[in-house]
Amino acid sequence: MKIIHFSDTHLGFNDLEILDEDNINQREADFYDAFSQVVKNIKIIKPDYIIHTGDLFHRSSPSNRAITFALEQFKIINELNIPFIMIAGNHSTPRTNLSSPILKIFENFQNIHLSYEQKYKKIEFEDAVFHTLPHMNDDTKALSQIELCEQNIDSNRKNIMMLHCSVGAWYLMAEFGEWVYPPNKEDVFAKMDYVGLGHWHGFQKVGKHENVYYAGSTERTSLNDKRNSKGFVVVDIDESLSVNYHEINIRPIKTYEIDCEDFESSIEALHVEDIKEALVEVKLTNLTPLQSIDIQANDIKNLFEKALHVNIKREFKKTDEDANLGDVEALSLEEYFLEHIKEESQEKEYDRLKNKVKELFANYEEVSDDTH
Ligand SMILES: [Mn+2]
Repeated sequence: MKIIHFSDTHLGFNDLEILDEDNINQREADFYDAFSQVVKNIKIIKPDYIIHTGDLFHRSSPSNRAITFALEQFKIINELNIPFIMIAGNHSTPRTNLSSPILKIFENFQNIHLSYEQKYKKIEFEDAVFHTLPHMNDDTKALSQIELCEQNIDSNRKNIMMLHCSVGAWYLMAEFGEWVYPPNKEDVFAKMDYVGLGHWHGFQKVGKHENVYYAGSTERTSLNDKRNSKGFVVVDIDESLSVNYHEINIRPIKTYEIDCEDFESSIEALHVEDIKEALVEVKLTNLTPLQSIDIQANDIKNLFEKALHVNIKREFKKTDEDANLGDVEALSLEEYFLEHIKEESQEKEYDRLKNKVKELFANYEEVSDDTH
């Protein structure tokens, strides 16, 4: 039995305010392209089943374009006559019971089987049982749902469990609304032929479990996700289990470092290659606050002309004076900066620099850490 497992496609995600030739946000188009690549591979590989473990859309109320794209792709998948089982993730589950789950729009496709009702659902076929546990806003009922799943294991057929949650990293509960799988229920996994997970965006086997895998996302929802490899998983369940990761082509991300202690020669030493249409991140290290005013973002960006986007991170030099600034972590970078200039310069000079700093920070976008 062959299963294609993919996940976290986040359709409708957009970023960077760059438009493509069709006037669609370029990063949004990248996510559609990644999804299409998986569908093309499904057509070639022709698995027995297809599973998607959540976060089909980036939002629980996606844009018209994201919905239209998904419906077009689902029509293609539906016509393949391969059962496609999909669960809801946290991004596609409404936070209140007042709004209707978006996945309902696929209910009329004959070969598409959905689980979005925030409870255990068994989806059965002649040779396989899919035990689905979609995202649940109320995780107090998760335990009873896992027990229900356990009771429904059918030893005459293949058993595949599908979840959208954190497994094995119970201490990393960073994201609001995320569901963490109870560690004392991990023994259920061994009774399954395969456990397909969604939520974490990197392909990985989970801990000591031989049959538990995150498929990973098909694109990056944050520039903090530096992975250059995204894809899907082909699972073969026969006498033994074999799990193979297939890479798709995504826009590359490249990182560079410029040491401002030795600015000129550090720039000369840069090896800028293969950056056409890439996402580039440049870290300026050992900066002094005054130097940071003089080094303009545009001058750095011009070094990477062919890139789609250049993201500049500024890392300040550590000095003994830092101790005088009090509780640095409580301050924003802008406050820290102004504080430093105040101490270092005359009043008139401070007023001049203050305005300049405010102007610079107004253009400076801090990227939030959103990797799920
Ligand atoms: Mn996700």
